[in-house]
Amino acid sequence: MERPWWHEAVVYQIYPRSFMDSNGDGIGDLDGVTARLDYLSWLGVDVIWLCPIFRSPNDDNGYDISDYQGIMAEFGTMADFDRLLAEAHRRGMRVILDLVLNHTSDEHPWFIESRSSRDNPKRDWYVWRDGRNGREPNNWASIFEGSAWKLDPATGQYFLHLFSERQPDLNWENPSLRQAMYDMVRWWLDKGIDGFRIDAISHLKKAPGLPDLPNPHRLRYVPSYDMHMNQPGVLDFVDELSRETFQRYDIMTVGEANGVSPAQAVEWVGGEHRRLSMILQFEHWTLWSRDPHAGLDVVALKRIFGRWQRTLHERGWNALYLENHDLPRVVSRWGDPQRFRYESATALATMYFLMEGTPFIYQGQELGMANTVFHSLAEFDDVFARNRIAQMRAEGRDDSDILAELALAARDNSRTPMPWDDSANAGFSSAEPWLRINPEYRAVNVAAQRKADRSVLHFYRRLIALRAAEPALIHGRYDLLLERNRQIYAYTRTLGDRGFLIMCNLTSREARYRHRHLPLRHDALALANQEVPAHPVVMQCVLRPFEARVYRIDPT
Ligand code: TEU
Ligand code: CA
Repeated sequence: MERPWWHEAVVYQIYPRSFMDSNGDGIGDLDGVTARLDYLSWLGVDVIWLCPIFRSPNDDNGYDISDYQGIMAEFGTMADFDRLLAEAHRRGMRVILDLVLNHTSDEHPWFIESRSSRDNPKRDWYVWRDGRNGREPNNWASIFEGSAWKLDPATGQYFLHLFSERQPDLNWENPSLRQAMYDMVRWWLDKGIDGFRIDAISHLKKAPGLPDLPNPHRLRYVPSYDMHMNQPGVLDFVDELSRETFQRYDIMTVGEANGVSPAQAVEWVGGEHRRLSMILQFEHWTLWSRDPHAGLDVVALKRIFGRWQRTLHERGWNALYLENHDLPRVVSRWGDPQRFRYESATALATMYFLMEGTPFIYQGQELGMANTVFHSLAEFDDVFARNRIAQMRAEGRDDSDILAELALAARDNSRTPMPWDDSANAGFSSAEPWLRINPEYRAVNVAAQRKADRSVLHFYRRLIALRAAEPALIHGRYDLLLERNRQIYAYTRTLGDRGFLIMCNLTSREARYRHRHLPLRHDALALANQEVPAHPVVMQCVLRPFEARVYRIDPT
């Protein structure tokens, strides 16, 4: 298989609203990102993924686009974007944008036209249906709570919205809509951007006829993923999109593809198809979302990642991630921010970062940021959280109960402003920020961690440098060790006569093990998150709570 540049890359995800405010309005912006490029270059990342920066009324913080070719007023201008891109390129970094193809804002001119009359030429660019017996066209639930349909009184029909009611779904069955999208995508690529993360791409196709789902529990609206996620035919859309746009450029594309299995992923990202460079899969985090209180099931995690690693080796490519703007912070989910913040943040980092694939870091993850603190329901900003609150109140749950659940799960947790230093507003802004700063910023911030001898930040920087210097850590084969060990995630990466052994204790208890790579030589230690005693050889190994070590091994 050929080796494109993005195999070697490390991606850093920026949530622009919360990264850096340059003009004192409390909202992060493009000039803020430009001002912090030197930090990213010091850290060693290669690609910056900017969450949506397009014109938007901000119902879902930019994932509701009203003009694909304009910049959100709060973030700056197209000239600011061009400068950001040039400055990133000057530092040898690339920039990918977040492409929202499944829906637009209800303020997009296309939707305004579409809703204006039943025979408007753009009517069919969205999904309109008549109601049924005075109710919604079918029983599908929106991913953001409530019905997936909203009645538009002007024409007496309902439109489909899988996400918020201000994010009407586009009708990908319509060829002129698709062509308009391809024109827009090429327009950005011709500008010189380096690729896209494609939002909710596995939702583009809806089950033909939009049928009702069985409703044994007599729910008002039925969870409807089976009808609009990874439906047969979705790949035809991906294929055409890719041929009409992506494949004509040397870029990186990463599709957010919930529901796609490893076996299916070969068709999405397989080298011979060239449809997408990689996809963001959801399997490992459903481990957490199914039962947030259960703690990390290390054996299940190994099984899931292992399947992705094995299936895509030499056939496709993985995107590796633990955090993003839709998930609570990983040290709060699977680590131990109270007792072992540094250790757990760095052990989790080592575990996923050195697998085969392109690692993604979400802003603040490199500091080991934890979830924030919420005092009242009024503090939640996210449209999804606000809809959940309304829903749970309607179900009669009391506010303290709702608060406890959202404090754990809300997307706002990872959207708090980036803490740059311990000054007022964490060096993010001279004004009060749009979302409350995580109160731990006085201890957890960039400046403090750069100064410290030992910090999560320095560790990420070393991890990035180690991976960049070692082809075996990029292209090598992944093999799992200690498959049934319930504490340790251990694997090797091998390429020809070069090899590495990665071992991470992912629990807050000491862990012991034996395996065939023993004894290990102390001088073969490539990276560790804690001081390792300098015995010349290690026979029987003990890993302290959240200890992580990387050794060079001789695979021959
Ligand atoms: O998220 C989409 C998304 O999370 C779904 O694809 C997924 O299937 C479901 O939520 C799983 O529970 C993206 C963005 O990352 C998110 O921030 C946006 O709110 C959303 O799309 C709508 O654009
Ligand atoms: Ca600003």
